[in-house]
Amino acid sequence: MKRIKSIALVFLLAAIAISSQAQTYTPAPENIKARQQFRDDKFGLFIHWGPFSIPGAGEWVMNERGIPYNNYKRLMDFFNPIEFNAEQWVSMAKNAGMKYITLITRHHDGFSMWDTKYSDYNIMHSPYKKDIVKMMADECHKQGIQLFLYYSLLDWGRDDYPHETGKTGQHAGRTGHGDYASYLQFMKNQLTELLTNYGTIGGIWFDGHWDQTQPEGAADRTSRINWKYDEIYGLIHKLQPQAMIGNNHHMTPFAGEDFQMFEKDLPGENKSGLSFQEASLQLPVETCETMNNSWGFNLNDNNYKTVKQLIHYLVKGAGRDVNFLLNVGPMPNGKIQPEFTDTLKAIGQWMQANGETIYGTRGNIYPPQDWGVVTVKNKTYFVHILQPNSDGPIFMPGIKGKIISATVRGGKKIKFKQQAEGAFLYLDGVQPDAIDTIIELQLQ
Ligand code: JFZ
Repeated sequence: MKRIKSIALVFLLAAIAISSQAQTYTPAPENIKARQQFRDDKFGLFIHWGPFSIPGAGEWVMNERGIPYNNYKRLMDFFNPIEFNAEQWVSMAKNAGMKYITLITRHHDGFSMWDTKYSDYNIMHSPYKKDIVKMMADECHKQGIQLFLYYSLLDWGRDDYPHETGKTGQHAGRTGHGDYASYLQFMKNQLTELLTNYGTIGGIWFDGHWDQTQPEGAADRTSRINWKYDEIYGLIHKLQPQAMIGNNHHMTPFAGEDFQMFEKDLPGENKSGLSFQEASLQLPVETCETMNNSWGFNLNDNNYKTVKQLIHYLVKGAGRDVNFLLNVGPMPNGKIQPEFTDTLKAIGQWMQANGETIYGTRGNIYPPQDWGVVTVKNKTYFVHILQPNSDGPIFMPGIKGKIISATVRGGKKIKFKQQAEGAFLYLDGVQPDAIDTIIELQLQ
């Protein structure tokens, strides 16, 4: 009897081990490597583009204007971006110092930018009839830049998306009932195409989870549907183990995710009202931001951020160990407006000169200060002074390790004093840089 009991116990333990193994995700070695690469890369280009670009009112135009889906879908008939040139877009990103591109493959309006078998609402049925994802993937591979794919979990047009419980897409005029099993299968089919037909993919950027929750900031964060992420993420990691999964759910990362994203905020800020989450200490973190106030092309938006503001955001991110995904919303003809390309060019020039203090560095080693941040590579501390004191030295409280020299980047040595409570850097006679005065500290 005792023996039978102990055999039963062994079986029970084995069963628990197997089932919990199915729940816990161990990233593949390629995935761990990709995460390090991602941390090194620091800077990417986000591209919001599709038929939603045509009205020039942002990518939420269907929802914001309450356009019934059957009317909205007509945009497909006019999407003919004859000026689109993948080579130019990828070169533009590279010249801006960006190391990866995150492309919208399917936004909330459900339009697929690739040759998909699983929906007729796709680029091959537009007058353009060319697979945009393919052209971008081929060009990215050719130019050695990573391609991430944005994929919306939310769909404003399909009946099988559980729209009854969705916060948005309520004016679409849908009559059928949500059926998540069917919708999940559809997403898996599409993701299989994206991860099979386009070569190596850097990662998948999911969005739309929040459609099924209380608004951000509410105490209750539960989702009204079970998304079955274990199935979706499992499929992706099986097809391309190195591909990094992120999900814009504005919460601490879920099991199976490989990076965390913030929207329009650095960790610790919450200007957007979307960023209540704490930054992950384990996973790489990314924040995305617009150049004006829109993701998709917007004819009414002249609120351009300056080159200085955007570089500061990038540097502050790097100091916090956070990547920056900077957005453009190309025009419906496939061109990118000059305000964006000019800004990218200027950022690229700055990166050309100062990228060494950003790429391959780590942040959060020395905490952010009022005057700026520190990025670190081995024994070199790059002190980025973004808000110089009007007078007096820069104080670095609590800095650990012995400083052996302090040099203005590309210039002369400066005086410093290190004592128990911290170090003082004396900038006397140093011409402050209009954007970022960088002091290189060598530590012993
Ligand atoms: C999402 C998208 O809706 C948006 O179009 C864009 O792609 C951006 C990068 O990501 O932005 C959100 C996400 C959540 C909310 C609003 C916009 N929300 O919870 O209200």
